[in-house]
Amino acid sequence: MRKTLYIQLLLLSVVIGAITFVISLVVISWLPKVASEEGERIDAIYLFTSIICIVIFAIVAAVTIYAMFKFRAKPGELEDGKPIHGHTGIEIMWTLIPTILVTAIGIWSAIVVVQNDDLPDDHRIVAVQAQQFAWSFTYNDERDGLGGMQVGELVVRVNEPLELHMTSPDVIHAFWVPEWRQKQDVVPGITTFYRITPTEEGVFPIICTELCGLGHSVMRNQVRVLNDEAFEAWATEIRSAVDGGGETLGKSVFQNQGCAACHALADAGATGAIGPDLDSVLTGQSAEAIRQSIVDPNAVISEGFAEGVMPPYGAVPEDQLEALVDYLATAVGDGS
Ligand code: HEC
Ligand SMILES: [Cu+2]
Repeated sequence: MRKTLYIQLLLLSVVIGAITFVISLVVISWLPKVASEEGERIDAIYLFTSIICIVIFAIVAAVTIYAMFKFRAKPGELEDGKPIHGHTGIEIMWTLIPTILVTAIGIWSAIVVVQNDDLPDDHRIVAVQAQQFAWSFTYNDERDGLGGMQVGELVVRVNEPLELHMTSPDVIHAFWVPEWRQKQDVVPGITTFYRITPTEEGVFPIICTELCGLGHSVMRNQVRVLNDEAFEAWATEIRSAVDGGGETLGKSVFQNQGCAACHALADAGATGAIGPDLDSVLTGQSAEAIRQSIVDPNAVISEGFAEGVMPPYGAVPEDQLEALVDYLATAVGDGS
């Protein structure tokens, strides 16, 4: 009698466990494909924890379902159930097993946190500024001749360890690339660090995951992870645009600063629709007015658009800002 009970419970647990496993870990992929070394370690813990949860769920669900049918009151049965009291053996078991499992998850997580924080000495450093509501990136070491270059899109080499030094001049933001798994707050007044070794080439979204104001939902950017050859080609292009000055520089600043995410501008192939269409609104505007719109966007708000959505671009280096203003004044406006 006891033995058949155990066998029935075991079979029921296995069936429920298998169904839950297939639905939660095979059919639905909750997370995008992992693309960093650190993310792979995080995913391993995630899988381990999920399996523990599925096993416990299967046992609890099996006992519940079994009891619902086996111990149901028969029609016409009115007396109280048999009085029973605790079972010391079971109580010890359900205290001990979870303690061991939770401790195991804790120890493994601590090891991964230490491993993920431990970046090789030979890594690239990029300064990240998060600002309502845009990201900008400054290459902070001399690698690939990029020292001091500020761009509006993060471009990195695959398999090269990377450390982001992140600051915010206004409120708390948070840097998150889902495919990299790691997430880190960006807090005004201090520098926070984000360490990552990308393992997959591709374009991945950068998302602000801290509600930071009106434009929070558009505070997105992207990281391009390139192989060595493509990265060097990109670095050469950035360097020569800066060295070349003039219109090429202006256009490249427009593209690098992420203006295209919000504005349409035919000459730059931009189709953003969150801010005004620059082809139509800039005609006839002076360079002075355009400069003010970029550095202090809230001074004058374009009709039909909200205040506080466009971030102020006061930190763009002067030569790049000047080239950008010239470019917008001549490529679109009448330049007067
Ligand atoms: C997050 C979205 C966003 C980004 C990024 C952004 N803008 Fe804007 N921009 C707006 C919005 C919204 C307005 C209208 C509200 C205002 O005037 O501030 C605007 C207004 C402007 C105007 C004034 C247009 C007019 O009606 O005269 C100019 C010029 C401009 N942006 C240029 C730029 C440039 C150049 C960049 C990149 C350096 C940029 N913007 C980046 C959203 C954005
Ligand atoms: Cu933000």
